[in-house]
Amino acid sequence: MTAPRRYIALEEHCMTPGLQRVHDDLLAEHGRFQPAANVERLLDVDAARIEAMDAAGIDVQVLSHHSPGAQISDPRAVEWARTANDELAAAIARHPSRFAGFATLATGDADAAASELIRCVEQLGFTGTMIHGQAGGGFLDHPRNEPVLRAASQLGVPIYVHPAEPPEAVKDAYFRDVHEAGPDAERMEHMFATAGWGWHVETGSHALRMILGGVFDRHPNLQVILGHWGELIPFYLGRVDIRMKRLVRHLRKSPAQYFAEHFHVTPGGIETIQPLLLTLATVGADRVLYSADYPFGAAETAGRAYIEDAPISEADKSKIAHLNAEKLLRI
Ligand code: GRE
Ligand code: ZN
Repeated sequence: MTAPRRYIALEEHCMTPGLQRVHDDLLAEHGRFQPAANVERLLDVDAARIEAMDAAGIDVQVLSHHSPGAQISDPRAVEWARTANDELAAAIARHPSRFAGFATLATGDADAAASELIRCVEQLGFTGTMIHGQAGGGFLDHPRNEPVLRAASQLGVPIYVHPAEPPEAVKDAYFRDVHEAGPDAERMEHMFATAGWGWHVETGSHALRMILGGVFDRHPNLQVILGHWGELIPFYLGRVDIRMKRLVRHLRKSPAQYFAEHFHVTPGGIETIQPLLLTLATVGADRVLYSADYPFGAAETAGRAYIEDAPISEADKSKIAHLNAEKLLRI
């Protein structure tokens, strides 16, 4: 029997106790619901998580804080980010062969966020950062976020662009009143606005804003990772390109070219074959990487089977499982 393929998973969430308390307060303020089992699994970065990884056949989790991480509009967020990243570094130090890390950044202060990213990569050995939705009041194409983009680009580490809770005005305009009042109505609204659909539209728009806003002309070295099979973009890339190509004369390349040269895509726990095949055909096997979206993805043991069973070459499976991650993250 051949040895099992090594798997490195890139969208694997955790939470440090200090940030969890802040998130709890935020959730309580907005009357939102977070299942206790997820909180427990997010907080664990030791035995239970490693047991789940073993059961799922995952060798390495690149840990990231659960949305919104330290992206909280509070002057203390800069300090919260430092503490959270130090705690993450301690977990990685306890299990260096099983964990790597993406930094959480207090993007409300972009200069502090850039310095923290440099500290995390140079001193703590982190492999990049995960940004959740709007950073400091704008998406990453906003001029105020230049310091963060510059730091990532100069360090040669990727930015994982992940969804976050949409603004209330967006929820009001797009996601209210989908079914009659009742015990599930509020949770339905929330799910429709977030992981059930809205998140992915928002994050796809975030990535397109980066392309259309010229981020990659300013930072030709910058690489971005998208979860959830590219947040709808692989499906619509032809449409985006044809409709917007003639309006991007301020850019050096077409939207599809930027997507092909600056983006990497992971499943984000969506275990279906059609988007895998579409994504492979769109960005190529060198830009598809594995992720399980722990602890929100599908049940433990399903984790890697759909990749192993997919109608794609063994060479491509190895690129997705670990080779591309080793190269991009230098781990
Ligand atoms: C995610 O991080 O992608 C996620 C959540 C919560 C529910 C579903 C989901 O944070 O995909
Ligand atoms: Zn996620």
